Amino acid sequence: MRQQFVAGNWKMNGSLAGNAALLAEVMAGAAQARCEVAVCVPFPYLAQAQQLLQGSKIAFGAQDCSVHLSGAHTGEVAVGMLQEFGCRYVIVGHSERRADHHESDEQVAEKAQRVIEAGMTPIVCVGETLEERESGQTDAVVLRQLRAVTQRLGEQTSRIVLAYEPVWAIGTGRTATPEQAQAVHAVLRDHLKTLGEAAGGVQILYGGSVKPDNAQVLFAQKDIDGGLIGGASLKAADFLAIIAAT
Ligand code: G2H
Repeated sequence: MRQQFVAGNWKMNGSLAGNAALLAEVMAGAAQARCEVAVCVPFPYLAQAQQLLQGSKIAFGAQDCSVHLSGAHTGEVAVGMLQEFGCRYVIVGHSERRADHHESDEQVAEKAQRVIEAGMTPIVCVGETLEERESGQTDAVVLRQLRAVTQRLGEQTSRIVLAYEPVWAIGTGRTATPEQAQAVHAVLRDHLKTLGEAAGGVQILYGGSVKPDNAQVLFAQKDIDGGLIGGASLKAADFLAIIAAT
């Protein structure tokens, strides 16, 4: 039985005071959560998350990393630095990074490998655009994105968390129906199963406008093991309601 997992992706939001209030509420409300819970915060707030979440059941992580381990790469952040701050998770390949920073499938795969090598868990995001969905390419696109990762990682694939995030559902208020999401999760699961039992048991999260009122039905789907939550993770009451929906 796969453990359910709800991860917040704060994206480029937060402030020292606001984060402290949000984390205090989430810690109190999620103390008895059935599922795993994590928040992925902007780099400058990692030290704050490390300090405030110490001893709680809420894990934390980052939203990206460099493919490089160190050196002359201005503005980049290395996995060793994230590991030093106590990160358990690093999101890689979020569609906002693929689109805004032209990250390729290969770069995303390399980042996933760096994260694993540093002893952390990559949350690997895949997902199709509206144009790709409407032209019937959804499965081909998500499988291409996933295969780049599984080919690089081989047996280590069992150490990832996968997130299916249809680009057209991100921050738009438009959510994939549970049936649409489950259909893609099943395709992803089938590919993972070809790599063995351990890889077949990887958690697959759904992301894209998950809200308290749609979380339960999404999480009830056979191959949906929780969610990657953007906007709704910034409000404690909404995030806690989503956690309670697992
Ligand atoms: C998708 C998701 C979190 P939102 O990007 O990664 O964001 O829930 O705001 O659509």
